[in-house]
Amino acid sequence: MRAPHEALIVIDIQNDFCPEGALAVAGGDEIVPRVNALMDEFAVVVLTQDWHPAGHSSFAGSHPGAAPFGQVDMPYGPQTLWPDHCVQGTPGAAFHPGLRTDPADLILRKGFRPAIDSYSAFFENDKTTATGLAGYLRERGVSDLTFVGLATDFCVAWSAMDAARLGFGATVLEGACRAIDLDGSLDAARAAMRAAGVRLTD
Ligand code: VGL
Ligand code: ZN
Repeated sequence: MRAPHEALIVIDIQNDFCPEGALAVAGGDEIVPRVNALMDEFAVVVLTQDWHPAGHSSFAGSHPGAAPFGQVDMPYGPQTLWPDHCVQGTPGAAFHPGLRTDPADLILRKGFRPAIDSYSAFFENDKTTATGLAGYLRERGVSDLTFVGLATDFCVAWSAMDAARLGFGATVLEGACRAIDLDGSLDAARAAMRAAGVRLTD
């Protein structure tokens, strides 16, 4: 058992990020057994859920003529356009059926504002709109976070870098993550995480 100030943060292990999902991450389902086992090691377990309204601004389908994996300029900066995914209440937004959810103390939903995406579990993509997770963890006396889940190079990386920026100890267990790897995004994310002080382990 880990110390009480350590939390496991399980990022977006949802059907749409697993094989046959709308935004499938290669091998996304392979991490489920390891993540399930890890839950027993941590006194504090948080699950996050990507939770978009239909027609969300990060969906390629919401931008006439745009293709998935292209980019648009949003008021808060460049935004990658994704295939429509994790629409609130749909089977794609549900957790992978094999993922344990009973050990979770908190299930945090993000990405629910129509006009802004939220890769990170801490801040939306404008990097200022808070989700409330930092306050929750601090009030519980948590100082060190281990991140697992999907996808390494987007929601896991952005969450871990925000955690480090906020002063939490941040570790990414890469063996319990899988990446989208869009145009070298995995290498870029690994370098950015290291530069931000995130510990990468397997
Ligand atoms: C994610 C792209 C869009 C993720 C979520 O969970 O990494 N990536 N929405
Ligand atoms: Zn999303």
